[in-house]
This record gives sequence, structure tokens and C-alpha cells, in this order.
Amino acid sequence: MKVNNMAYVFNESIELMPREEKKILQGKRLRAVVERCYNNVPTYREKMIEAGITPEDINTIDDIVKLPFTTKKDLRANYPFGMFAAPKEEIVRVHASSGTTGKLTVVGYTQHDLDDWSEACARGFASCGVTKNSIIHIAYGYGLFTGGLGAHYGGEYMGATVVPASSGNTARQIMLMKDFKADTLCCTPSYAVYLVDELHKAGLTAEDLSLKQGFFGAEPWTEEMRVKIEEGLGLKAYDIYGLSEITGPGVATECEYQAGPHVQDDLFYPEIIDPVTLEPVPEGEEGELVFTTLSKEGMPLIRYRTRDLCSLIYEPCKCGRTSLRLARITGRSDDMLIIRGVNVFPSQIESVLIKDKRISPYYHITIDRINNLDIMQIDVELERTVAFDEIKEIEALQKKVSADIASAIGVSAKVNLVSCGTIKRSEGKAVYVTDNRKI
Ligand code: DLL
Repeated sequence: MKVNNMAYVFNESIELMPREEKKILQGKRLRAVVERCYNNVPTYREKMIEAGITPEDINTIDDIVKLPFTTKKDLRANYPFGMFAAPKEEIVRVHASSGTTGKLTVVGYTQHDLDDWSEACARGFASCGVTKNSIIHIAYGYGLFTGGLGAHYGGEYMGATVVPASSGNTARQIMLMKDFKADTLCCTPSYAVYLVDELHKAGLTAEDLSLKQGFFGAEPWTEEMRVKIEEGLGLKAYDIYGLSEITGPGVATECEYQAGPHVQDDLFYPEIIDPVTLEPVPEGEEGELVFTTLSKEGMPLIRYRTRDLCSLIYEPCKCGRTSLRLARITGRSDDMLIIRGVNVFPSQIESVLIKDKRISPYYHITIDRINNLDIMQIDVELERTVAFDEIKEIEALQKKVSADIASAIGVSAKVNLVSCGTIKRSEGKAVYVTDNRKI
């Protein structure tokens, strides 16, 4: 339902729908999604044939457990467009996020998908007081990352004024927020904490800004960070969750009660499974979050394993919305790191390192948070046969590898070449990463 040009976006019939009624809607939508996938995506048809099911076996939302899971591996095997369920002429946008190797995970959207995504974001914004009179300053990155454009379209959808600042140039960000009197901020929580300090360094306080609310996500954060951001920027800080594969930001967003992000569960159906047995866990217990898209046309996904660990909150929310809520994401069931809001797999770094014959495959990644910014150092061994006469040559190689990594993963790293045998060899499962951030 498009509710443009209203003071806010509150899809009452959906957001207040009794759970039993919503289950019926979810079941109908699931059947349609399964049919779409079965008929248009060879990988899904094969998976369903292998599992011995057809779309006719899916009649209620509880039948979802009969369906096979989807993983990043499936997306990689179908790179770039093999998971699309709509003809090319209907795809109006693509986004992409990090894959586990050199290739990206690609997502395609039809116009209908963009409208749903915009409404999902707008519902979240509206539930926290954003209106069409708001000025939304968006400091998420614009581009293949879904953060910038997702929040942007959500803001425009509800008729607010959007400032597409994108990331970087903090002094300019502060000037824009101050001069334009933005009341809403969207950025990663770590950048928000960084902004607090930069604001003070610029001799300003929250009083100099007009912020009332902010939507922070794309990486894990804590209640301590919430307090720091709220006090430092003079706003109420809300958690916004999402992932590109499912759509982008706004899959779930907190309401004014800050009691865990409400999942837009008429559009994205959440499940929690045990990541080892793959069985659903009892209500309210922690496990791996799995999503099925219920209305997407471009790239619907069935039981997509997000690898995020968390639990679902079933208690009714004080705001009256009937959707399930997410508890804080407590970790991941894979080795993905989020550095300055960018998803990074150690295997991506490894695939850059092995391309240069002068360095060995032994490496160790250390991540610290210094002055509220994530800093990544990669210690990597030189090949035994490689010797340099001058320090200059080592520095040049360090610079080159660092540039290769930045261009491959989109995040800079300090590369430190060490002599052969320096990196601790593992006796069991190799430990590639030391994460010193206290998140
Ligand atoms: O991070 C989409 C997004 C943009 C969400 C802006 C919120 C705000 P991806 O780059 O595909 O998409 O990364 C998705 O980021 O599986 C989580 O591990 C992590 N993540 C996203 N939001 C949160 C959050 C965007 N609120 C991955 N809390 C997800 C904790 C989050 N982790």
C-alpha cells in the first residue's frame, strides 16, 4: 500500500493486525513466493525436487519448515543474476554486499520491491516520530551498499526532506547537520560515537544541532553505545537492522519504546534455528536468524541463513504493533567481521594475499577500535625465499598489498610484513582474527 505524502507512514491494517490473522496472510504470501521460486529459479526448483516437495505442499506459514535453506553459497554459485526470479526488464536496481571470496553477493529489485523496501523503512522511521516535516541526514554510504539508498528512499517515501550526505568528511557532515537543522540522523553506531567526539573537538555540543532521533545499524552495537550517542548528540537512538540479501536497512526497526527492532513480518518472515542441527529452537531462545521474503519479486529468498545470532521477542510491545521483535544481535555463526560498517570475510583478504607470490598464506588480522574508529592491521609473512635489501622495498610492498586489500574489500588496512615463521601456527582450527573491540 503506497501512502505517499502523508505526515507519517503507519500501515495500520498490517502493523496492528492480530497475529493469527497475520499468520494467514504470511501463509498465502509464502505459497506465492514458493511458486515464483519454483517456476523461475532453477536452483530452487532443484532444491525442492531434492527435498521431495512442490509448491502445493505449502499451505500455511507453519509449512515453512518443509522448505530447504538458502545460503550465501547458493548466491555465489548463481553469481551474478542466477537467483533472480523476475525477467531482466523488470529489474530496476541492483545492490551488492561482500561475498566470502572475491565475488560480491548480488541482489536485484523490481519497482514493487523498492516500494515495499521504502515502506518498510518508512514504517520504522514513522514509529519513532519522523514526519514529512523532518530533515533526514543520511551518513550511510551510498552505492552498492544498501544503507544510503535504502534509508534515502524510505525518507522520501514518507515525504521527508532527505540529505544524501553519504559517508566521510566529518567536518562537512557536522556543518550540514547544523546549518540544515536536520532532526534525524542515519549512520552506523560507531560513526555516531565518532561524531560525538568530533563535535566536541569542533567546539560544539548537541545544543548546536537540532537532532531528535537517529537510526543506527549495519553493525552490532550495545546499550552503552546507545547512552553515549543519545547524550552526545542529544537524540533518541534507535536500532535498525537489515541485510542486502533480504532487502537492506529496515527489515526491522525499533519503535519509540526502544524495545528491540520490530520485524516487518508481513514482508520478511523470521525464524530462529539451531545453526548446528538446523532445527527451529523453542520460542524466545537464541539461535541463527533465518529470513524468508514474503513479497519480493526480483530476488525472493526462502529460509535465508543470515548467520546472525539472536532471539525473537514474542511479548506484545507497548506501541501496540503486533510484529515480532529482534533481541540484540549477539554474534555470528560464521567468521564475517563488520569493520566500519563494511562486511569483511577473512577469506576475501586471503584471496588478495595469495595473489602476490612474494608473500606467504600465513596471516593474522587484528582489529582495534581507536578513537571510535575501527582499525585493521594485517600481519602477513614474507615467503622464505624473498629477501629485501632495503627497507624502502618492504614499505613499497606493504603499500601495494594494502592498496590491493582496500580495492578488494572497500576498507583500508595497515599491512605489516613479517619474516617467515613469525605468525603462530595453529594446532587445531586456525585463528585468523583477534578482535579487540568490546562490542
Ligand atoms: O548492513 C543493511 C543495513 C544498512 C542495516 C544500514 C541497517 C542500517 P549488509 O551490508 O548486507 O546490510 O550487512 C548485513 O550487517 O547480517 C548483520 O550481521 C549486520 N547488521 C545489520 N544491521 C545490524 C544491527 C546492511 N542493527 C549484516 N545490529 C547483517 C547488528 C547488524 N548487526
